Amino acid sequence: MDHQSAFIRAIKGEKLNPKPVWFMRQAGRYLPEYREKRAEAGSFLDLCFNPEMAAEVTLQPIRRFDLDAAILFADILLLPMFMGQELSFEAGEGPRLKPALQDGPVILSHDKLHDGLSPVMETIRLCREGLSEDKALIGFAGAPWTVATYMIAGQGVKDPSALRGYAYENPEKFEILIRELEIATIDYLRRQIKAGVNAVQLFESWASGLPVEFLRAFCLEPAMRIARALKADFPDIPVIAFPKGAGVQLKEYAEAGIFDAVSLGTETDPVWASETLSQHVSLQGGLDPLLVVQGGKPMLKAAENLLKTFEDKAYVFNLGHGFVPQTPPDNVAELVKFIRAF
Ligand code: 1CP
Repeated sequence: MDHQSAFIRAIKGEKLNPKPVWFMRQAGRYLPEYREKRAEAGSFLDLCFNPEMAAEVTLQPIRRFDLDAAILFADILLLPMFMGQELSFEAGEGPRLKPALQDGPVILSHDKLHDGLSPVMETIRLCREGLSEDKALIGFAGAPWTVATYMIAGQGVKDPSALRGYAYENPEKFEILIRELEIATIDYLRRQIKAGVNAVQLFESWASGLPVEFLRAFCLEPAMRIARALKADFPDIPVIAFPKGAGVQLKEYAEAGIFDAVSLGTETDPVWASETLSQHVSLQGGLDPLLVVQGGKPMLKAAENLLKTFEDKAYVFNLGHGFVPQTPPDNVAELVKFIRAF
């Protein structure tokens, strides 16, 4: 199906007004209806692997707000969970992957990936059934480096860029790890597309603080190979890169000639992005999620600034990172209304 929602049209380069809109972490703890479903499921992972419930949680923000796209409810860490590490989310502590690669050898395998991730494909089918034609469904995966940081440390860490030290100490092991993640990610995203997603986003959440050569070799090039492999089979499915914190290296992502869009982090200067990137790719994102906690004038002023900067560009409104749990849903409603009316 050649999906022609406003979101897909803008991601493919159309300069639409009003701008299409969706939000990272639009499904999640800031919504009371999400907290209810999560309690019913028992745990975050039980929610991810229950297709009916995961589809319900995916659609919750679409029912509440006037958004152009839903993002599949799943997590970037489901992949390592089926490659040889045990994944858990302890209350208030974030993810744990055991054993951590930095603590000793782990045998990485692809054998369990297919069956393990099958519930996600069922979630996608249910979501697509529940969405009207004008709403896109976005699939996603973590980019190899970002997923590798969790696999190496066995948890989220304050400064993931410091884990490049592991790569320097274990160059062969590290290259195999990135390569294995790349192969698994291509397979996972291919399956998501076959199951019904209309676009895919690669989350490179920890692109900041890396030397340029490292970023090229282990962030940009794997992302390009993933996008190229997907485009070979599904040329019409857009690929969005989100290398958060990549700084001026965003230009290399934009000029790579394989991504349809680049998503901007909170720290990116929109004027620079508009002048430097927009002739190569569509752009997305940039609003500070903490301004949506605040709401009111500061939030609307920043939103207006983005909408004015990208008025004549192919742009999809979004945040510079995900919503935080303390975001008042009423502020989200006000923001969407403002974007629609602009
Ligand atoms: O209910 C809960 O307490 C769990 C919170 C939660 C949620 C709602 C986690 C745990 N993951 C998710 C869903 C999720 N994760 C989605 C789909 C929902 C949506 O966006 O609406 C997506 C796209 C992700 C992607 C994800 N997971 C990223 C990349 C984006 C980003 O935020 O940078 C990362 C880094 C993760 C890892 C992760 N998952 C969850 C936690 C607490 C973490 C660690 C985050 C960290 O280290 O700071």
